[in-house]
Amino acid sequence: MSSSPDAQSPGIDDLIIDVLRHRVGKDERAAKSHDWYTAAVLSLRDKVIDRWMESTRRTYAQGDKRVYYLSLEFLIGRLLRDALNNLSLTKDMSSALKRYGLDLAVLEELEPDAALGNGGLGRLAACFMESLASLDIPAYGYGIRYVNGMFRQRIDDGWQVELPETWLSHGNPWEFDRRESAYRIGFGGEVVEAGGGVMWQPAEVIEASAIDTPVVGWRGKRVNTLRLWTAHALDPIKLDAFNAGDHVGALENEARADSLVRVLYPADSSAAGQELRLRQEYFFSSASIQDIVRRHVQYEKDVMTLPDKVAIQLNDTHPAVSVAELMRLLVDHHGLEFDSAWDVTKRTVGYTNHTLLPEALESWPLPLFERLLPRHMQIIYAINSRVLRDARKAGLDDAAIAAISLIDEGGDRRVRMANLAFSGAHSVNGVAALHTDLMKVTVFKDLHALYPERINNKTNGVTPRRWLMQCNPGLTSVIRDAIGDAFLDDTGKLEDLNKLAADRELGERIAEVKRSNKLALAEHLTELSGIRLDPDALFDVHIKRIHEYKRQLLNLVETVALYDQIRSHPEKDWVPRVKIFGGKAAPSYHNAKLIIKLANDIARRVNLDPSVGGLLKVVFVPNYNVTLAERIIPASDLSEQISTAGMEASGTGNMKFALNGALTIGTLDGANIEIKDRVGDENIFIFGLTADEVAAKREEAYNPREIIEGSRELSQAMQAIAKGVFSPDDPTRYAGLMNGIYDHDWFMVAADFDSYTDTQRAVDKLWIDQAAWREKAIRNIANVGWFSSDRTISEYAKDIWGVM
Ligand code: DL6
Repeated sequence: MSSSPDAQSPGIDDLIIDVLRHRVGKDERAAKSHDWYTAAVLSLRDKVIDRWMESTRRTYAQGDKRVYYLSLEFLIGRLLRDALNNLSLTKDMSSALKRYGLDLAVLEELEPDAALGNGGLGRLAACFMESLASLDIPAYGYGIRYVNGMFRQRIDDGWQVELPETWLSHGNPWEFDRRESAYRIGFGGEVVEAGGGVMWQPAEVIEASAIDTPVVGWRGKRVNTLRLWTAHALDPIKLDAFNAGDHVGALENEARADSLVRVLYPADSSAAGQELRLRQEYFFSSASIQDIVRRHVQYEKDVMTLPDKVAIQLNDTHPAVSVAELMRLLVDHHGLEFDSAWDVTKRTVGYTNHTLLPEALESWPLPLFERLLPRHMQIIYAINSRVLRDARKAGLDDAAIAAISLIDEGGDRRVRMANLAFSGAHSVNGVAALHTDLMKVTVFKDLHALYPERINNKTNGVTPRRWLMQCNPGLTSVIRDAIGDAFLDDTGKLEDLNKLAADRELGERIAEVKRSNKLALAEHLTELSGIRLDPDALFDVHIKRIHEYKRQLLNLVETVALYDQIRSHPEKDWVPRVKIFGGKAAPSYHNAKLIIKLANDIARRVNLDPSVGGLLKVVFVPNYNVTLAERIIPASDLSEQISTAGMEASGTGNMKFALNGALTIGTLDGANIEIKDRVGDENIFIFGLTADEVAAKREEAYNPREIIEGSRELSQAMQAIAKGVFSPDDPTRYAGLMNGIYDHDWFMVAADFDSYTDTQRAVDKLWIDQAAWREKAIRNIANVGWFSSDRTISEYAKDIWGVM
């Protein structure tokens, strides 16, 4: 265990004034809120640094194996509250600030939401970093320090507009610029013979340099490093050109380097966009692998011991080129024979798959890959010949061999990154049980037949620090009163709530917390959108990326059907509902953007219609991000997890809602299945087709038109949308969207509609019995402790990395 690094260090209240004066350069009278925010972060960071150094020293002294998590995305969110909570310094900071008339909650709002990721995959990476530190596992996260990150979403007249996110505009007090940790990253050029072997001579070289952010674990047990790469030109200014008057052209090299780290996921519809994305992937993979190998050789002296001291985890295929890069370093720079290098690589690398969607399985046009990375292309061919030799030896047929090949030979030749990652890893894991099972029979069927020991499951998890303690202090305190503090260190202990599930007083206390969270959210949403919300209504929430398989459209069609029903039968006892939507659509995803517009069009009409008497409100929350999720989830009653079965790999929002006492309405998809198994069938609302049934329907002659015409509610709702009831300014706006459901309904909106509406009415029925609702909410909180990312990381640590 660590000795306390805080023993002789000054308290936050002494530090903060010193920092404000000497590092921010302001005195108390002149300081603006932002100066105080910076001083607060820097003071806290000083506390963190002592523990950071102590953690690093301990790892070196003990010669511990390290985990390296390579991810093109880290959806970090804000860090101030997280670090304060994990170091138990929230009270100290709050009272230190109070002395100067400042409110910690107000300063927290000044912190930008670091959005270096798209959604689930990036947020998972952030939860994993926190859990690695909390479990005292020495680890580095490696990624890119995007200047603009995920776009900021503005809603203009209901349409999504993408704006650059400027999260670094006030600097970033958390980070440390490590210009000394820099590596050269090559592109293009040729492979030449050298010293009996070969060597790559790139045509273009860019420098990657490290920017480090400390990641504090729970109770400050360990501080790990998130190392994000930024890019510089070797020759940032061509002085001759500048002096000759070409002031912009002279800076071209730096602009080229900068473009690598400008945005997350550049649009790849153009060839230039594709090339930039591949450059980004290689840039961060190469810098990370060079850094890992350098550190290992410096301390261990022998590159052959890499698998004993290093575990590299590839977060999806985005870092898959790391397999070829590690091979290149081992063979070309460290002189290993190809086969020993291949053995070292496979024993070092693990790969996590996060999607079965064919469009998300990366492959690169072979000519592009070969032009940018000629040596890697040679290495990939050499790996491929070994893999295909194994396949032939195993007696696999030609079709299987074609599917296993690292090169897709059908049509334009492409390099398959998932096959590269699979071949180069000793472990390939899925992120929920169903997803892992499907991997074995779909995308990786043939690779699984060849290497049957490789695929394993690691069901996702979320950090309970951010997703319970920090976002819902009210609930945390009620739980502490009820069952004590043990759950703070082991969420499995939440199970102790089961024996109190029917306790009236506990139910009421939890309901009071929920109501106050709803009130706070309602006020926030009124500020954002002007819509007034009743905190006693059922808050029904669908927040996540907008994608057809996540079926926001199913929810919207049901909303329209409910609207019709309320108007036709005003005499019925309708449960007041607020339908809350939030999420971003990929800028080039036409239907997803149309779905956002539809949500806004429906909201406008429904919210202004006096005939629904406020029984139904619809809100689309703009610019959904981690910070908003932290506000919305604790204020939710119903969690919409309604993806087409077989399409959502896991989901992690589903876990966060249940942990905060929302009931789930969901399909048997991803981790919903495991949530159901843990909370019990009677405490979750499950509906719709199973993954097998979806697959069977797609095989048979499924006729959605027949289903639509057979369901009055569904056909009326779809007709209303298609004919422009919600878009009188452009009556045909949604005709295409609705026709898609009539014609093929790939996402099974029509097939699942009746089952979904029936289940929504069952939700209404339960809501009326508040005591029963509360008991089920407690059962959810009690039984989802297993979905802590501490549990997930322990499984990775034991089964894949060998570090526990
Ligand atoms: O594993 C994290 C997260 C899952 O919870 C989601 O179900 C899944 O959709 C998401 N996958 C991606 C795929 N991106 N790529 N490639 O974000 O991963």
